[in-house]
Amino acid sequence: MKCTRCKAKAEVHLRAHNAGFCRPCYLGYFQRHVERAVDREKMFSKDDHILVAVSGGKDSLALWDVLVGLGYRTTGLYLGLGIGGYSDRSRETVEAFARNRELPLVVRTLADEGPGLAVPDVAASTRRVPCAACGAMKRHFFDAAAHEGSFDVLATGHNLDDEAARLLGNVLRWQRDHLARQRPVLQPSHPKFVRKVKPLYLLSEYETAVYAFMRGIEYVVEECPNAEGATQLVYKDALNRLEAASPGTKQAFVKEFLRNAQSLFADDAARGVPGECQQCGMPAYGAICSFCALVREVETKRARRAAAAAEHAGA
Ligand code: Q46
Ligand code: ZN
Repeated sequence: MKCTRCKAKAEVHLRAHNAGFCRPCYLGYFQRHVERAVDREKMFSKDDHILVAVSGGKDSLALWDVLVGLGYRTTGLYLGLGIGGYSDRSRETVEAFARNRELPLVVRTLADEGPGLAVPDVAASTRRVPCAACGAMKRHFFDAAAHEGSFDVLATGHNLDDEAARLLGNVLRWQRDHLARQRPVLQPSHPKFVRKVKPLYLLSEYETAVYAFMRGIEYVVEECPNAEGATQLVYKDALNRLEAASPGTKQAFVKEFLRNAQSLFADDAARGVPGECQQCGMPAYGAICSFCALVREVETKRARRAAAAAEHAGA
């Protein structure tokens, strides 16, 4: 196959777009795609300071790389989740990425934020599935870091496959409030929140993997060990089959939802303006935010267990 743009030998074939690209043209295509999404959805401008949440995986590092290449002002944010060797390796990968490119990076670690706050510990003490505990903590620390650092925008590396899987999950259960918030740009509902954006939302996992490979980005290939049982993967698998039978399905599913249906759910997002958490000061709908409620639960259960252990030792 020949490159659709310059007719040189194509290195990558995108079935969904019925196009092929050589390496330089592919990198240009990817960069333009991101730039157009940023402009079209008014995600941010060159004046904004963007906090890029990076996990060490290909999507978030590709996002950081492409934003730097486009001349945006960025800082990386890595949150250490405390998930064994996986977290150690992802932290090293992110730090090496930032160091080699002399990019600013903020690192925070859950275990350093309080006793028992690493994801596996929270999951065990509160009997939640790890991803539920992880999601709540990530949301809190991303919001808090963006606020504390006076950033204008928080960008994440969610790609088309993530968005299509999330959409499928939301549609299968008709979760109106989730559908209401499924957008590439989420405007802040409180002065302590910043705009949240997903510049890769229409680029597939395959496309970001090719970009990361061509740019020589070293990323963590292994998935988080907790992802294995995640329903998201079942949805991704189903969507991959549909995509193989009919290329372009994922793209149409997400794009047409945003174009034709998303606004129908907008009212479901109107939860009013949040107040402030009495504990941490971040926005909250109740007296304390869901993160502080989770921390309280961890503390109570840890204290209860410690008291039981002491009683057992004394008996
Ligand atoms: S990191 Fe966290 Fe994911 Fe691991 S524990 Fe689940 S949510 S799978 S993106
Ligand atoms: Zn709080």
